[in-house]
Amino acid sequence: MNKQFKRTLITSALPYANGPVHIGHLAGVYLPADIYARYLRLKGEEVLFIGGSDEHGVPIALKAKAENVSPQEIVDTFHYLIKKSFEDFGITFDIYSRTTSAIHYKTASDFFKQLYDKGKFIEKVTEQYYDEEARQFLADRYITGECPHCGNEHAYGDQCESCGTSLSPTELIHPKSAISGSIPVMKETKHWYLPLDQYESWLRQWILEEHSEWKPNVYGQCKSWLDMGLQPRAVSRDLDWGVPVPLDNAKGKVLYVWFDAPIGYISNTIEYSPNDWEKWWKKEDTRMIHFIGKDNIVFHCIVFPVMLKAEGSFILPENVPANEFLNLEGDKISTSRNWAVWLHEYMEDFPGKQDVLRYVLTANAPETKDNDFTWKDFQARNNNELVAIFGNFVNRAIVLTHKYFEGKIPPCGELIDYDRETLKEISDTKMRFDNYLETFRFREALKEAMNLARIGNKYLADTEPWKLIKSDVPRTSTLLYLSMQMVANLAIAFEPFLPFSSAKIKRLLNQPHLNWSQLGEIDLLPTGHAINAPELLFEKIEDEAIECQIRKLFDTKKLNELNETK
Ligand code: B3M
Ligand code: ZN
Repeated sequence: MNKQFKRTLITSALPYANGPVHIGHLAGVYLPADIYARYLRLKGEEVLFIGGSDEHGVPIALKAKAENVSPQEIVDTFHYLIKKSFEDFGITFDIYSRTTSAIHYKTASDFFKQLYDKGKFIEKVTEQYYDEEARQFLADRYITGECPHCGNEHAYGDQCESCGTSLSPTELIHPKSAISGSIPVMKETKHWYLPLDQYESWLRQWILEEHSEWKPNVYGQCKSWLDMGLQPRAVSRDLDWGVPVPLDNAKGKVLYVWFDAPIGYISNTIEYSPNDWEKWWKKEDTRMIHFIGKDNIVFHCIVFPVMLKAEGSFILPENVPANEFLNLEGDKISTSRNWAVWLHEYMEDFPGKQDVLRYVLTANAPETKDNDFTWKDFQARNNNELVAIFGNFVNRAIVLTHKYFEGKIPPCGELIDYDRETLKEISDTKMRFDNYLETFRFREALKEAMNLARIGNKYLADTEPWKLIKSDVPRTSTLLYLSMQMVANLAIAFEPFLPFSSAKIKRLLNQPHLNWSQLGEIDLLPTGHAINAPELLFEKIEDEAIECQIRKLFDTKKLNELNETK
C-alpha cells in the first residue's frame, strides 16, 4: 500500500513516573523518536511529537504506600525529573504532559464511555483475592507469597522476580496481602473486558497482510500472539489510584493503566492543540508512528489498535518500530537493583556532553537485538570517533582557514579528479542516508554521517594543505574551500543525531541557515564569507573518568550481592 501522507504523528512510550529515566529508555525509545522527528522537521514536514509521563498503575500505588506518601507526590517528583532529563538531552517533544492531567481524565473516561455505550465490552464477574482488613481487592502485585517454582518467599502475584516466571496470584503458596499482611480471601468482583478474540481475523489481515514491512522483531511478536489466540482482556481494576470507571455501579474501580496510558497520546494532543487535534488522530493522511520498547509491543500493536478500531473514528498506527533492550556492562538494566546509568547523574558527571551519549547510544542502539553499553566503549567511541575523526576534521578545516585565509572562505579553483572522487563519495553517502532514516535504521544512518566526516578527514590528511600552502596557494584555497563545504554538510547531516554539536558548528560557521535539502551541495558557504574563531567540538575522555563510573557500578553490584545473601 502506497499511501500519501501529509503529516506525521510521532508518539513515544510514556515512562512510568516512579523512577528517573536511564540510558535504556533513551537508546530504546526517545533517541530514535527524536532523531526521526528532527529529520522530518528538517525536511520541512509537518510533525507532532508527543511525550508524557504514565502516572497510574499498581507499582506507583505500592511505592506510595511503602513510602507513606500519596501517589500524587510520587508522580510529581518523578514527572518533573524525567521531563528535565529529556530537555537536557535535547528530546524535542512538542508536548510533554502527564496522565494525571484533568484533560486526560476526561479524555480517558469519555473513551471508555464511548466503547461502553457502543456495547464493545463484555462484563464478567470473577473471584479475586480480597483483603478483609484493608477492605479492598488486591491487584496481583499486592499479593506476595512463595513461588511454586523456585521457593522464593517474596514472589509477587504476577511474577517471581527471583526465577522470572509469570504467575497468577492463585499459584502463590501461603499468599499474603502486601497492604495489611493478612491472609486474603476470594471474593466476587465485576470487570469490563475488551474481547480481543473478536478482532483476531481483522488483526491478522491488518498486521500480517497489510504491514509485513514492520520490523521483523515486531512482526514476529505480533504473529506469535495471534497464533497463540487472543483472550478478552480486563480494562478495569479494583484500585484507588487511576481514572475512575465512569459508570454508576463502579465504585472503587479504575481503568486499567494500559487502557488509560495510550489514550494519554490523545489527551496530550488535545492539550497541545485543542482546536485542531482531530487532524492528527482522525485524518487518513496522517501517519502515526509509535516508538516503544519491545515489552510494549502487544499493547501498541494489538490492544490499543483494537481500542481505536472499536471506537471507530481514529486512525491506526502506520508503523511501530520497537527496539530490543540495552544492557549495561553485561547485565540487564534494573531500576530496583539500581543497575543503570541515570540521565540526571550523567548530566552531573559529564556536563555538556549530551551529544557524546546520544552518539554512543545511537551507534550501539538495540535496533535488531539486545545490545550492551559499556563505559570502555563509550570512551573509545568518544576518543576514536568523535574527537579523532569528526572533531578533528572540523577543527582542522576551521583553523587552517583562519591561518591562511584570514577566516574567510577562500575561492574555489579548478577541481581535479581526486576532488571529484571525494565529492562522488559524498553524494553516494547521501543517497543511502535518507533511505536509512526513512526506514528507522538510525545506526546505519549515523554511520553514514560519520562516514562523511571520515571522508573529510581523509581528504585533508591526503592533500596536506599545511605543506601545499608554501608552494601552491590557489590549490590550497580550493582544498579549504571544499573542506569548509564539507564541514557545513556535517552540520546538516549530524543535526538529527547530535543537535548540540550541529548548532555549535553552525555558530562557528556563522551560518545558521542550513537545511536538509542542501545536503550534498558544495556551495553552502560562499567565497569571502567570514567564519568565527575555532573552538573544539569534543574533548578526550580520560581513563580516570571512566574508571570512576566503573567503580560506581562495581559498588552497586557489591551492595546488591550483600542484600541478596541477607
Ligand atoms: N509506561 C510502560 C513502560 O514504560 C508504559 C508505557 C506506556 S505507553 C502508552 O515500559
Ligand atoms: Zn520463582
